[in-house]
Amino acid sequence: MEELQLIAQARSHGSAVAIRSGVDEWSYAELLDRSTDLASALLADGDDLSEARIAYLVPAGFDYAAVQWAIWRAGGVAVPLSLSATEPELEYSLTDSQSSCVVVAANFAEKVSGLCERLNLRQLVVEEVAASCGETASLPVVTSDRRAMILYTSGTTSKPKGVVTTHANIEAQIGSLIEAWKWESADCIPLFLPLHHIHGIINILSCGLWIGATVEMFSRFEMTVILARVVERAYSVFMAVPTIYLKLIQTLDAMSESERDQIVEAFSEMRLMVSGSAALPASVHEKWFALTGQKLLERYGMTEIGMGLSNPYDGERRPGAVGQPLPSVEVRLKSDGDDVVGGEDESGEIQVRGPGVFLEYWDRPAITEESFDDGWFRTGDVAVRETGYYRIMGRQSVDIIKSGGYKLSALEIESACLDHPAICEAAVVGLPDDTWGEVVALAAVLSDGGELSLESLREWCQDRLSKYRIPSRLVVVEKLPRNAMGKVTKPAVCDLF
Ligand code: MLC
Ligand code: AMP
Repeated sequence: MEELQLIAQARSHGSAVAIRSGVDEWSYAELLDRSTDLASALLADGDDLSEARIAYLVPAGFDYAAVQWAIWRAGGVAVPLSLSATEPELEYSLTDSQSSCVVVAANFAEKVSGLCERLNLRQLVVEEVAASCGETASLPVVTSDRRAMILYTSGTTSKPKGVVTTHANIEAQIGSLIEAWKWESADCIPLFLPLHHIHGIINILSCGLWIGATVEMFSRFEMTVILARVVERAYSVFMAVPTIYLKLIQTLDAMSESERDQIVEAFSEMRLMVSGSAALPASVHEKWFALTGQKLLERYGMTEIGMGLSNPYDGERRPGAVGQPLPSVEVRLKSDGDDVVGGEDESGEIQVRGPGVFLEYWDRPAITEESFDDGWFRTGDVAVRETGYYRIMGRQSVDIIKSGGYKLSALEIESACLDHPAICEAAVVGLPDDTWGEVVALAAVLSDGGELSLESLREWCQDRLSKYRIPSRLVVVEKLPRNAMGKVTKPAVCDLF
């Protein structure tokens, strides 16, 4: 039987430990078995999900991986939902993706049962399938050109867009990183990043499981537990966003020397430590090196392209730079004047081509078309090349904010804030922040007689926006700064803070 390559490989990893979580561990064989049961339950009486969108709300752990594989093996498109999403955010992902079913862990069932009823969606509880010993269905042949996953990304539109990748895209993204970063089956990596974004899903979980390594899963970044495991030499590879390296440095700085020495020595022995999803300040790169002797490998990526640029595994890892194109990735810089630039120190938009680049934005053909320039994906990020190394200069859009590695849309947050009864005009910007990279700040004009404090705004946002999207700074103004065309000038809004 022809199988997806990921599944065929898993068979050869057999009894090796695939997933660890707390004191529990599961082999590749167990992962295959559980995903077969779940795939059979998903298929019910059918023989192929034929790219039906299957959403899932499952915390990090064995079942998360089993559900993802089950959807793929049954021929569906996996739509991972954010565990921290509010009900309106979940409803948007479910309706936009036209999902037909939500697979849910028992302790999250309540969070979606009302929605499933209202939207008339099938709900499948993982634990119930596991306990039911239903019949094993024969699974369909899924060719790699078929759609595999939709990840929601916030950007220059007020609502998040679904980024569709095929199995072939995902295989190319994984293959590129396995080669560049020399993944091996003896590797063990902690996974504490959210599992509705590419960093956690592809770079850590999928690369680890592809090669036969062990992925140790955490529901969040549990600093104390993870540091204890580091000291036990549990991991050979570590991947995180810059905010986490900053938090680690702050924690290590506050420790006694003997406690710190134990931990930094353990970090120094790791095979590879990677930073990405947001700019790693050169000062943090240098501080981490001074502390641990590890040169962080900084790389650049995006939901739509997988990983694009990376400092070398062997060779100079340059602070403040993101290196060179990864295997199978082509990168070019395009100037404002629409020229491909090749000279030293000439800046331009990063454009990417290659087998890892996504297929389309779900149900948005016009936006998909605009996002490509003659077959090259337009990232909206601006870079220069300096002695062979790309360096990110910034973004073309002022409406994109990166906070703690999460990409946020200022427009989406503004639109939510405008529903607040006291707010009649809203401008959201990202303010530079040492720990988070950027923090979300709101400048608001209030309606007559309206009152607003940061505290009351944050409370009001709780049911509407994920925690990391809620503004943490507020300024109330008489009017917003606008240009001659009446458009809000975001740099002037930043100056208000
Ligand atoms: C948490 N908080 C944030 C935040 N995350 N504030 C701003 N921005 C964020 N990203 C707030 C919480 O609301 C809370 O506020 C306080 O900080 C502490 O929360 P916490 O949950 O205890 O923090 P912590 O667990 O330490 O979370 C920090 C973090 C997390 C860095 C682990 O933000 C995270 O997992 N970020 C990674 C996101 C990611 O995977 N991005 C990759 C996208 S893919 P209060 O008021 O309640 O105290 C991509 C492509 C690529 O970018 O290249 O990889
Ligand atoms: P996302 O859309 O969530 O996948 O985030 C992708 C964006 O993160 C990119 O377009 C960049 O703006 C940013 N990004 C990722 N890695 C880096 C990096 N190493 N340096 C600077 N920005 C980065």
